[in-house]
Amino acid sequence: MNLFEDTDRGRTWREELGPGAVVLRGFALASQANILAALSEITAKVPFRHMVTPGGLRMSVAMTNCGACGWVSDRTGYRYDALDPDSGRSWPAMPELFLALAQEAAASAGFRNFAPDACLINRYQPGARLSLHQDKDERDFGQPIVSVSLGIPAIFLFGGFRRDDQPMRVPLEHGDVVVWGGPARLRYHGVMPLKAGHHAVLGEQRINLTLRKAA
Ligand code: MD3
Ligand code: FE
Repeated sequence: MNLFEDTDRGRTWREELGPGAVVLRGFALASQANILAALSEITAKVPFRHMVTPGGLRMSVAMTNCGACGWVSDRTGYRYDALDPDSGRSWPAMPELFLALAQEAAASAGFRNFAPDACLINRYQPGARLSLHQDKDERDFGQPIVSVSLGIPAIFLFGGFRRDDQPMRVPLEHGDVVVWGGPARLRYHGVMPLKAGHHAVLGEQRINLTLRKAA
């Protein structure tokens, strides 16, 4: 079911993927110019890098972070860290705009007290993928995760509670925002290998922001 709304963000609509998972189509479009400007400032300070998994594999998705803590992976494991291991310095502050957008999206999906302190920024170039996983490095699974998709479209895989549950394929496009919380918070999910494409502003890439409360 699609529920159209004319909001102060323009024409957006919501699609319920299941209990606790809502796609807000076009929700980030109204602020895209400001989001992209903030992103360029961040990635100038903390460039995208390909992290290594505990198993020693280089991730195809390149990542960086902003906020009080950032998600990192290396041979010792996954964790949230207040410092960028590449520089030894703090991550850039979370822009007010990211916080406001995430809280507005969360509230419109029914999560009233979302207080993200971490924003993981993922960059997909053609062929990059994210295999099925759960996000469970955060302390409080009562807090949702908000994701913002930018650039060329991707097929998101929305699975169940076991890795081998058949996932639903959900196309995510530039400007789409998704809120995942409550009963959806620990569902397996991933992203299919990115198909080549071109986006007028972002070129040959997809950027995904995930706002989380880590600590
Ligand atoms: C469903 N990123 O960074 S965001 C990740 O498009 C990640 O880059 C994907 O999965 C991306 O961990 C998907 C959507 C997302 C985030 C968290 C979830 C979906 C989720 C938590 C539970 C269920
Ligand atoms: Fe994830």
